[in-house]
Amino acid sequence: MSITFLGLGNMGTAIVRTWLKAGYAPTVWNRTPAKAEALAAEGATAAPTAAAAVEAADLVVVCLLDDATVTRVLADLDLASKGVLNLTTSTPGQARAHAERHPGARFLDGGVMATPPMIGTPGAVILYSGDRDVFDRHADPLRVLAAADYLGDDPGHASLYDIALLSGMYGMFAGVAHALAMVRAQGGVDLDEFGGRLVRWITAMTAVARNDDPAATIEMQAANIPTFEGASRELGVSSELLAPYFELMRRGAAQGQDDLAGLLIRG
Ligand code: FVH
Repeated sequence: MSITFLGLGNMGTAIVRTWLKAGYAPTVWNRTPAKAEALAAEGATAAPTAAAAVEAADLVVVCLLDDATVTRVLADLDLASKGVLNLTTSTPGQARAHAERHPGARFLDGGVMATPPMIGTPGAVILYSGDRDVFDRHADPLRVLAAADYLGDDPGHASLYDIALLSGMYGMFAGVAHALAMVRAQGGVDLDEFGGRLVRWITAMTAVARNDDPAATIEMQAANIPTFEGASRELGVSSELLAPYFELMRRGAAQGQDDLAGLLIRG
């Protein structure tokens, strides 16, 4: 099974290096050739163009900056009968559109739940959906990179999970940024000690992701929003990151509705 990899940014380079260490020898292409040449020195085959790189490939893996770049790069390629795995972050609709644009190819979409240094380590997970046969045929090299979870034949499903999981992460990052701003604005706080407490507190609260009852009504939480806004004002910290969530909680309380996720669904 010959593998071609298009896009040797931080993620692509980490993946190709992991394959090289495991004994695979992919063909690689990158817009800036120096990155491909560096990997050629480690055992990969550098191709001069993307078209040349895909010629002999059974599996073409794409990991580029964004979906528009993937669309442009793939447009010039003959992908007939090839397996194509797109690891670039995309919307579910964009993932499905690639499969529709190249009906002769067999598309698998991947959502990478890992940073580049995590590739090839036990914490890494890659979610896949789309062509089952492509997933099964290449299961060995895919499992070298990360735990490989196949989510079904809809090419948009891995992307749905990817974006939803990352959305949860960004919400958490927003809360962390606000918390750290408060203690930094106060001054005199041991930030390492506080950081440890914040990790333990957030970890204890993650049961909410499973819909476990937090035993805290939306009315009680909404009633206490002015305390959070007041504390932020006292400290000279902007509440801009929390404001949209506070607004949603107020709306939920006004409507007697605890299901805040339900309030976000339009139509
Ligand atoms: N890095 C991460 O932590 C995340 C983890 C989860 C998945 N993402 C997604 O992976 C995609 C690539 O991310 P990346 O970190 O590898 O990104 P860069 O290091 O910035 O590399 C970008 C590559 O795209 C090439 N490129 C950019 N513009 C063009 C273009 N117009 N034509 C052809 N190639 C292009 C770029 O080439 P060069 O700048 O080296 O010439 C790199 O190969 C991304 O969707 C993440 O969301 C990573």
